[in-house]
Amino acid sequence: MLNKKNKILLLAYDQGLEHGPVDFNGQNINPDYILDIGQKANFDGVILQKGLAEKYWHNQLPLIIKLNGKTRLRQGEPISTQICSVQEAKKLGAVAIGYTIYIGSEYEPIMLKEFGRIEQEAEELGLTVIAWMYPRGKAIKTPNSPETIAYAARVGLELGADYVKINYPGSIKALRWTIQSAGKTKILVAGGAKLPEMQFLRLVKNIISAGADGLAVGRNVWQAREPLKIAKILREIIN
Ligand code: FBP
Repeated sequence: MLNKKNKILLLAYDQGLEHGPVDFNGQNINPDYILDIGQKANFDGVILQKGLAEKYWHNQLPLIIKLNGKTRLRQGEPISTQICSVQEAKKLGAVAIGYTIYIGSEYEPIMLKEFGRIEQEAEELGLTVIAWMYPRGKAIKTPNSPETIAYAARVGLELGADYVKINYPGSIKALRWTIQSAGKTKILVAGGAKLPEMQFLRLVKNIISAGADGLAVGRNVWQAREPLKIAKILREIIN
């Protein structure tokens, strides 16, 4: 179980699979560098695919394993299917599992079905369930609009996720509606591509003042020149 205190700060580092090394430089391409940031900055958890967990994670901070994933090399309607089992994640030491659902995609039914089984298995093993709810595919014209993001959050509640991870819907008002739509499912907002530092911190203040339960942030921390400094400010804002 993730420590479900008021607000949580998670460090996302699954971009190597999702985007490839294009996100990295000579320093942050090394998983040890990221885990060191996570540990020193006292993140509430790090999000890894199983390969990195097997080779680099040794209890530096709580582990969240992403159970599905895809590369950006394949074209067409988005689909992300299971790579790691819930049992394997538990054996690796995970306290929580993550799974991406591209709602609106032609392949949505496959991901919904897979998530339904995963959610049940995770609950039986006492693992927290985090659903990355990303509306995508040719049917989705406005993936980050307030209504689309609120719908994504609501789907997470309907499916039984403990947390949903969503992109920022553009305003504090829209995020408040998203939070209401998610009911008892908690809301984590994704960091997104690297922003200028002040702009990112303003965004985080808006996210927290809207009442979100935390952040799952990657590039805006580990691509920063001083990741520990940013992480410290994030913690101050969150608390
Ligand atoms: P970032 O803060 O770096 O955006 O990480 C959050 C995240 O959701 C990752 O977990 C995931 O790999 C990536 O963003 C997904 O990126 P995209 O939106 O390009 O599919």
